[in-house]
Amino acid sequence: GQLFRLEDYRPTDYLIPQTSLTFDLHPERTIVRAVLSVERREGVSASQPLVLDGDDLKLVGLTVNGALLGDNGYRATPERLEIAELPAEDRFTVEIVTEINPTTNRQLMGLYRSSGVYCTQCEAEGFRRITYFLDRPDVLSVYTVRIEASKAEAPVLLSNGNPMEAGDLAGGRHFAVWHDPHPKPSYLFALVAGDLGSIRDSFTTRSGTKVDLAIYVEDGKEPRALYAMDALKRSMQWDEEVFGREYDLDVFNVVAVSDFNMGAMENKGLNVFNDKYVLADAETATDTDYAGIEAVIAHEYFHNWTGNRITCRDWFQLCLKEGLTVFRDHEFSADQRSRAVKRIAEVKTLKAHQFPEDAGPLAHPVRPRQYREINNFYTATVYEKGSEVVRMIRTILGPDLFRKGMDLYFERHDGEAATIEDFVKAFEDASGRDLSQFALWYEQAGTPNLSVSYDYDPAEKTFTIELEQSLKATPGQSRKKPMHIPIEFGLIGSDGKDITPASATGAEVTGDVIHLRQRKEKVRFTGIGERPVPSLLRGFSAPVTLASELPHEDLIFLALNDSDPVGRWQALTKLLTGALIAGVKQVRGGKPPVIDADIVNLVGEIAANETLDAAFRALCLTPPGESDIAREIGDNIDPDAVLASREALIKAIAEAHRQAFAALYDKLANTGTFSPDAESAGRRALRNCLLDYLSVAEADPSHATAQFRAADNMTDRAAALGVLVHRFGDSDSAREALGAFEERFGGDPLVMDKWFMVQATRPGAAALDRVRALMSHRLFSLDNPNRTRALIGLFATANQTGFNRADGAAYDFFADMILKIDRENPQLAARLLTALRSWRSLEPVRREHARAALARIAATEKLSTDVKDIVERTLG
Ligand code: DPP
Ligand code: ZN
Repeated sequence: GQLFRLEDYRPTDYLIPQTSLTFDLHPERTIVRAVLSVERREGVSASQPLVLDGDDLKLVGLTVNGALLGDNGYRATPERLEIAELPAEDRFTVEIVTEINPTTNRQLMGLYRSSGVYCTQCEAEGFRRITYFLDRPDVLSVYTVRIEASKAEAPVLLSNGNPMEAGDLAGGRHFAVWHDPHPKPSYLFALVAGDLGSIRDSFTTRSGTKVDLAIYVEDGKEPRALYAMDALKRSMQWDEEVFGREYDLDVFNVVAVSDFNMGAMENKGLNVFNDKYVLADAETATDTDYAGIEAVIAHEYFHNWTGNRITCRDWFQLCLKEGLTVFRDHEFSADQRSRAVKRIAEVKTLKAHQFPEDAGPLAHPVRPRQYREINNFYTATVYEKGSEVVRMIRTILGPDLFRKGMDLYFERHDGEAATIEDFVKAFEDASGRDLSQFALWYEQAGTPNLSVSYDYDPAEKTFTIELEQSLKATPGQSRKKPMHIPIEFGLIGSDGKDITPASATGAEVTGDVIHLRQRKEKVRFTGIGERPVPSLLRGFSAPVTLASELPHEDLIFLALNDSDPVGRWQALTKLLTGALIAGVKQVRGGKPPVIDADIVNLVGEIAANETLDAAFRALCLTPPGESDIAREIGDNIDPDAVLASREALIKAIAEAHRQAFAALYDKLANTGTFSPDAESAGRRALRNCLLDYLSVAEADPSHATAQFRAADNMTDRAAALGVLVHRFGDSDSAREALGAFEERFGGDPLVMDKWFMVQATRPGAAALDRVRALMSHRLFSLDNPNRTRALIGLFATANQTGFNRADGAAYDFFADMILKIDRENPQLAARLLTALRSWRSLEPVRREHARAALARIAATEKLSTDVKDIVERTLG
């Protein structure tokens, strides 16, 4: 694959201010007529050819200003159309006719059919699979789209913008014309045509425009779209209130499709969604599903301003829209739910997905400087760390200047394709602060480590914090500069209250934020009458790892007393992780893990504290996962020892608190009808945690079976099924529950994904045979990304002991699957393959097996550029 570099950016010679497309839709032979009004940029000679991108295209017609070209006037290949014979005048019209086959398009990029519905996915470079175009985000065009299709096959015809006209045609066909007045890049183009049901609603913007809203789903599933509609209206309202952003078309359409590579896509006025992020009701969706729908609906809607109105100059700037939009959807969810609980969930996601990326061979800056395949850069680093960077800007500037900066950014760049420099400049200009050092967060890959030490001087009444930052080398970046790290902090007195220092000297302190800028800096606080317990990185104010020398008692104190719930959770996590790592060492030394009674008591104390949110307690009661423990250990990982250590801790907690947990479990029993709101979800989360502990303490599946049978909602049913399959997998109870679930939901593949997932994640070496067997289930198909991710993806990422079998058999199986999937859907294959990114941190025997599997993939002929890029970088 070709290497693309940020520094090679150059504007195009030609612009395409207007694009008119006509689709004559047929399942296997769709004709696309594109009429492009082309403009030559000033200073560009007429002898410069117009070079358009294509991918797998068949050209069937071409004229310039209505005239055919001579044989030497153009050159067309499936990947490129070069037109040399161009008029002398600076504006002309190019008409291109291509023929495409939506049915055989299994990459799910460009125009394809999903369960008989025509739909498109154009980000990042899918539009070039529809017609030849300047398929890059800095070429903005006003689109008019005419769709013609069989009325029986596709009664619904949708595209971007506003509907203009529609009518019948001969031969049982009909048409619709859509016009989008907002210039947009080709990656935001969308078309949907099919036989779909819909629900409708409306939203009136604060300036009084009524917007017609519709969500289209498979016929019969309309009631399951109601929650998504509710989330959409709340998103529209919130963006007006919090960011002052209004919607800008007469209609907003959302379509759910069942074959989709991503979560969803923000096409202007026509969002296309993976059905997983639209469909929900109590029967079929868990609380996690509801929260996911709310977040993704909001995310795609928020893109209308951050991504669509202001788009990216080039794909290196992807985080300009993604990091910012993730930040916006995080804030939305925080406002709709519990802010602290939401923040902890974000931190967990960041650590689980982004930290390993930053620590491994696929590490890259939030704004990468080079890529071979842009599809491989829709990563946790661009999205989640990108969001953290925006969050740090707000922490540094404070909410008011942050909003001022956002307003300035919108004002300056509306209608443009912008860069990270433009974004940062808006905040500098709005605040007067210098963010040049801060901007290194966009440039330097890797997770900085903060090591901290403390000194209390009772005579002087001073408390000194010494901070040191370090950042390891990452691929292509050996030397790193010190970063500007905002550290929210508190100094807690013995009464549990924060102490306000008289003064601070050394590193800059503004309010409750320490600004670390040098490699090593001290802050000295005066007027501190007693030795305080410091809480650093409150709210997880920067995406760093923290090595602090706080003693055990201080961590316990923080876990119980920090006024910041995130700080409390961080302290508890640190204690649990330390205990679990010690347990792993003991197991590997052939001894049973020694359990720390203080920690067991602490967990019980938090569980019983009814002044705390149930959702918060559920988070505290869930010990760090196996991959979290592995990440903290860092190298020479033995997943079996990790599991044994974790199970031993769970058993100790379960046995110590058996009575109390049983009483609390009963007390939290459902009353009334199901509601997906955050508080009810929190109670269910806590109760389902307790169910697991109880089942462990009792070594008996009867609580889980009873819950499974009585459940009136999917959260409780799926949680009970999880306990049965993971803890009592060989029992009749587990078999019966799996059978009952299949009987009830066997007609609904999306719901059956949970059934595949729970079995794929059952720990132990025998998982591989089960996964193999499940592949022949009638509902399983490697062609469908959701099915493949549920079974193969979850096995590889969420079953540490099953996937990392000591004999390497699961890696071999996985390599076979990757190669098979790669022939149909390279994007999906490449994404799955990242499951092996941490292979170097395994113990030597597993490491060698993993390396061999990767090497076998790398040695295969005809790999896609997607998989080739991932496998080569992973092997390093
Ligand atoms: N659809 C993806 C997202 O919204 C890519 N833009 O993040
Ligand atoms: Zn996005």
